[in-house]
Amino acid sequence: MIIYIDGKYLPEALAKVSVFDHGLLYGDGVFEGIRAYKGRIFRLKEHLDRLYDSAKTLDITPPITKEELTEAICETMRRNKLTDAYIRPIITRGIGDLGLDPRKCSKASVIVICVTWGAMYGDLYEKGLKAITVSVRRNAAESLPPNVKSLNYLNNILAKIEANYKGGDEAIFFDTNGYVAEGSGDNLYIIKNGEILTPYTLNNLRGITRMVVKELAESLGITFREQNLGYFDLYTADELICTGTAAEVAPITWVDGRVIGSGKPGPITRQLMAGFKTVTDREGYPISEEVARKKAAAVKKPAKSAGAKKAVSRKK
Ligand code: PXG
Repeated sequence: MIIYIDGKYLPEALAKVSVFDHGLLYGDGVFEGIRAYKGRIFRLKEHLDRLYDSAKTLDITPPITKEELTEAICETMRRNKLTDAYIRPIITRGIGDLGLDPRKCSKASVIVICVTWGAMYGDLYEKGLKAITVSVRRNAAESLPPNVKSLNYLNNILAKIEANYKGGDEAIFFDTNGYVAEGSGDNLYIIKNGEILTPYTLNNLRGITRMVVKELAESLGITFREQNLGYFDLYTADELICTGTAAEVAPITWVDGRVIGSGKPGPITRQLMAGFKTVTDREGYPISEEVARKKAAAVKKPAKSAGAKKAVSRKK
C-alpha cells in the first residue's frame, strides 16, 4: 500500500508521523472519508470544501491547495491501482511540543490513505440495523461543533462502545437539549406519512450523503424536511434510515427493542438505496484521463443513459 505524506508517496512501512504531531497528542487535526466508485471519486469537491472548512474552524492552515490535494488523492489511487476505494485525507496540526499551544506547530501535515472497503453493513442492508439510543450526548455545538470533522472522535467512540455493549449495530445520539442528533458515523432520517424528516444540521455533521438524499427526495417528489425529533418520532416512524459515506444508505428496523414500521426496509428506504446506487455509479471526479475519456464516451451515448433513468423510475 502506498500512502501520501507531505508530498511523498511512501510504502506503508515507511509512512510514519512524529510522536510530537498534535494530531496524535491532542486529536488536533481534521479528516474526511470519501469513496470512489468505478474509478471516479464521489462528491470530491464537497468533501474537500468540508475538509478545508473544518481546518479553518480549528485555525489550521493547510499547506497545500485543494487542487494539489486532489492531485495527491488521484495519484495515491493510481499508485495503488484502485478504482473502488475508501479515501481518507487527513490534515494534522503538525509537529509541536508537549504543550497544547498550536502556535508551536509551524506546519500542518497532510496524509492520504486509500483502501478497498466494500459495503459496511453486509447483509444488514436487507435485514435492517439494530440501533440503540445512547446516554452519551453529542458534543454541544457551542463546545466542539459536530460540523467539524476533527480527529477527535471520542464522543462518537463512546457512543459506539455503549451501542456495542447494548447489542446495537449503531448508536443514536441525542444532543444536550434532548433532540435527535445523528448516529456515531452517519446522519439519521425518519420517514413518516410519506415524508422524510431529519434534524437540523447544528447538532450533527453536514453529511454529503445527506445532500444526496435531499436531491433524491426532490427528484422522487418526496418531501424532505428538517425538524427537531425526539424518542417518540424514532419509535413511531414508518421507516428509519441512516446515511454516510461508509454506511451509504442503510435501513434501521429496530430501536431500543421497538420494531420500526414493518420491521423490514420500507418502500421509501428502498427507493433511496436504489437511487443512491444509480448516482454513485454515474457521477464522480475521474482519477485518470482514461476514466475521464470512458465517462465522456458513455455520456455521448444517449440511449444508455435514458435506459439507466428508466431503470430508476421503474423502481419507484
Ligand atoms: N455524522 C458523522 C459523525 C460522521 O462521521 C456522517 C455523519 C455522514 O457524513 P457523510 O458526509 O459521509 O455523508 C459521518 C461520516 C467510519 C466512517 O469509519 C464514518 C464516516 C465516514 C467515513 C468512515 O465509520 N462518517
